[in-house]
Amino acid sequence: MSLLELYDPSLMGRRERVAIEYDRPGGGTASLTFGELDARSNRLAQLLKSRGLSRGDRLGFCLVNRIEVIDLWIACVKLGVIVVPINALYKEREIRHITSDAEPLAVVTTAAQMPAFPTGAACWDVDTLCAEAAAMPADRPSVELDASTPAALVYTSGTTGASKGAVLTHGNFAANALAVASCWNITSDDRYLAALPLFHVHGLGNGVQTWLAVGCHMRLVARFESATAADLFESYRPTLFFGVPTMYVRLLDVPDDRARAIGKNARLFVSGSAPLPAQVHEAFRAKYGHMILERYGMTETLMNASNPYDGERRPGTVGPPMPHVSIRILGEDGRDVADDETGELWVRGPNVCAGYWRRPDATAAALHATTPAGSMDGWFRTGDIGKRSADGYITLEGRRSDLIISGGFNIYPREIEELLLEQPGVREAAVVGVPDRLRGEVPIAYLVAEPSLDETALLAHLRTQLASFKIPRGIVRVDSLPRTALGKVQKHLLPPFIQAGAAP
Ligand code: MLC
Ligand code: AMP
Repeated sequence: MSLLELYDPSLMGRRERVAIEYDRPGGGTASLTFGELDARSNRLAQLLKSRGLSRGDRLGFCLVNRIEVIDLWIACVKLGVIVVPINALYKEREIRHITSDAEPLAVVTTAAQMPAFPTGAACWDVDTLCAEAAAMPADRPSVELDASTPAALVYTSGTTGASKGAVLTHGNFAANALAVASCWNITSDDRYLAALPLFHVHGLGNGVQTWLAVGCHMRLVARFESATAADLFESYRPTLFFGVPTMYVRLLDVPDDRARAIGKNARLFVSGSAPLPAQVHEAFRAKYGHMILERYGMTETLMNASNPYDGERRPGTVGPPMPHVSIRILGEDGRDVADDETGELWVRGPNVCAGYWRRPDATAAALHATTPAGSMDGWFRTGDIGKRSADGYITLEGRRSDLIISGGFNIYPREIEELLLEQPGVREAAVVGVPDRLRGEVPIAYLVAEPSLDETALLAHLRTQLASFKIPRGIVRVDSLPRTALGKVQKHLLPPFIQAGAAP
């Protein structure tokens, strides 16, 4: 099934129905019907075609949530163009890595964001593009699409190494959306509050695809802001909200009476992308009267597992596998572990990506591995460590890589370490995640450095090179880094990080 076949019952079948409400640039909100969305994306597709884009070409976007991201997504789906989402917080160095690898014909962004782009990168201003599109004919382009057509290249690190583009197909997104809708009883009567960024698969893959599949109402906001979140819930009265744990921690600050009223209007709160602490589960239930439904996804596989809609939502677990998804948990010897024993999770199903963009080596390692116990061809190696209970609930216990997840955003320590090592005065560097009440984890840098190193200047420089969530929240000077005989840093042996002012 192509994504267009998935969307058409909404785009064509519910043409008069209001599909989306979004913020107008000058203030206030505007809305569009499914028929209007269909026509706008046809016009934009005609313009993209006239600018030389065709099936298999890449087009990037580097934007915070706004209606034009939706237009672009649907237009690219219609053309078979592969969308490359780029985190809007990224700086030049981070963007360069993606644009040089994905080689998009252009990246759609704002005039304000353009200085962050590497020289020579083709940038299209979103406002100019969409103003031009309005004058194009609204005929739908005719392009052959099917489940195997790539829809997006989403950058992520996988279990090791630098960020790679996961090739997600129309079939991956469609299968995932249908599974999400059926698991969580999502229907055209729902009102979905979309505050997750559309440049990641949690917001783009689960939120947008499921909305278009079922044809419900969506309120799109630029981003989740804790100061205005309660007002937004009260004015929009969503039935459905998807968030990362940091958003739920922020929502605990809402006064009890307001929280209770918000909870009364809602049907389902979903959390994922990072572990939801049990105390947040409990505090949210007490305040909002809802048991948050925790689920487990990843860029390469969209959704893997979910606690049930009906039935026990067990804190600390991510529930059983999604429909049509199989999960195996293998021990060090490559054999399936018994119930309640820990191993690495491998996933198979229509949700699993086609591989990594132009990386046959990484694709082979992740999707066509052979373990000591035999071939795992077609099974995706997640790098996540966990166990399964006798009644089928999966608990995640950690990761094979030293990936840090902060506020739901991924941080690869190696990227920060490499940048630190380029700085004069830094001799050795190791970056680790430390627990943080609000963001789950935050990065800390351990440095072997010249005594004269100016840490304030160093951090100021990092801020020009890296997205804000990657900036180390602390620097610890050490005389040497603990290393194995082979020279690998043993991060677990680093001295504990003690926050300035905190009791040791
Ligand atoms: C935060 N910022 C954003 C932003 N979120 N900017 C643009 N868009 C967003 N969505 C910036 C702020 O401007 C600020 O920058 C800094 O980040 C911290 O902001 P804050 O106001 O203090 O935010 P906070 O209350 O901490 O909340 C942050 C957050 C954000 C929860 C809203 O972390 C977020 O959107 N997380 C979602 C990440 C996500 O979608 N992950 C899914 C990955 S897919 P500055 O410069 O002022 O510091 C995946 C697979 C799966 O993992 O399916 O599970
Ligand atoms: P990403 O590469 O951004 O897609 O991040 C995917 C990773 O996020 C997974 O491999 C998990 O390690 C983590 N993750 C996603 N959902 C959860 C969850 N509910 N609990 C714990 N970790 C999660």
